[in-house]
Amino acid sequence: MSDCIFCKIANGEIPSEFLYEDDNVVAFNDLNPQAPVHVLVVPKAHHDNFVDDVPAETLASMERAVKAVAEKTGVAQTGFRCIMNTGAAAGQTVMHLHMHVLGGKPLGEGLI
Ligand code: IU
Repeated sequence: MSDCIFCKIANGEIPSEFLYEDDNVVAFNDLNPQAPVHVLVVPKAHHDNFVDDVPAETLASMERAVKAVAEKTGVAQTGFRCIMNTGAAAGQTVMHLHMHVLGGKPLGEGLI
């Protein structure tokens, strides 16, 4: 998608520092972090969100990216939360599939 900011970040059109990259996904720090660790895992191919037809290999890459990011940032040891906002009513503001990885502080017991 030509006007999609996450497409531009994921394909290198907007230079960014990646914490993880493979053939299918990248991971980078959120611009407006909500926790000491706040990383976004983003597929290179455009999918609006999780209810799109996301290939199994992309989902597998997202899982690998989460684990790699968690190890790299230390939250694998201290605990972390993964969130995928799906649809505007759920708080999705960037309409390109992404998973938030949050941690580095106590996150509480609630879901939201
Ligand atoms: P949401 O789930 O769609 O609400 O999350 C979008 C996130 O993308 C949000 O946390 C923004 O801070 C973040 N973000 C970013 O990291 N870089 C950008 O250029 C833009 C949004 I636009």
